[in-house]
Amino acid sequence: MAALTLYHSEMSVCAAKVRIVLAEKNVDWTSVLLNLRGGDAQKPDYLRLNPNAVVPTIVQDGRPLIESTVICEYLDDRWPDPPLKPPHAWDRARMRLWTKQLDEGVHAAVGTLSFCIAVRHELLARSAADQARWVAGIPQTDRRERSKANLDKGVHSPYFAPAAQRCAKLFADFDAALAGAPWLAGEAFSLADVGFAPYLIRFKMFGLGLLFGRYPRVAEWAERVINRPSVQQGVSRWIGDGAAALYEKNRADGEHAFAAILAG
Ligand SMILES: N[C@@H](CCC(=O)N[C@@H](CS)C(=O)NCC(=O)O)C(=O)O
Repeated sequence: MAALTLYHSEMSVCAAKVRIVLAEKNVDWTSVLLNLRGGDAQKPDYLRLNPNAVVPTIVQDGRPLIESTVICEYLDDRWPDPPLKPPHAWDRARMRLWTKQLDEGVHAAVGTLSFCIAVRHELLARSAADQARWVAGIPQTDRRERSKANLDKGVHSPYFAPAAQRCAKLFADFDAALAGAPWLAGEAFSLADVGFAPYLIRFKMFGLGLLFGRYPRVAEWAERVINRPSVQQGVSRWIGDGAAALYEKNRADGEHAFAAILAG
């Protein structure tokens, strides 16, 4: 058994970031897959590892570590080769401004979009009691309220339009950064690009093609990121047929809702 265990789920963008780093570094790991819609992350044994009831968590030498951005930096410090932090302090600071954005709003915005467009349909197919249990099991009040509104109202949730606008701003920020360098934090692929890689794939799955069309430089960078072997290994190969079909089935709704919101 590998010394490092990763608790994750196939479609978790946060867990996918960790899988990309592990692939970049060729580190062996043991997989423990959780069924998030089935409430696995809310079970007492898992809450002892991750009190936030989310994936990913890594366990190494019996010690759990949570928060994907922190885990990715830890893995890069622990296995420095190949490095995923830029060599210059200034670029490392730029890298952290990108990963900070993910943690302070972009992840929640993309979670709202994914959930409203596609994921909610998985829960809606379950009984009302299962749905209520899942919502009640979310430990953070703000996340619980957001999830309930998103489950009930989908693309008409009050959280949907601000989330779509946040992503539109993100694309403009990507475009500005990529005007001066090939990667988000400078000359080399870094944890900033790793951080956004699973989201780029998700944007395509739920119908943000409009924004890729608006920013060709971002589209070109996204292709380079998505085609990287570690991203294929850490993200694309975990997307099961069921999830792909769920997003495919609902993508037109996403495209339609985005177009309406981004048109103003
Ligand atoms: N800030 C956390 C966020 C983790 C997070 O939100 N994970 C999502 C999947 S990407 C999750 O586990 N959600 C629980 C659920 O959907 O029940 C991190 O970066 O690790």
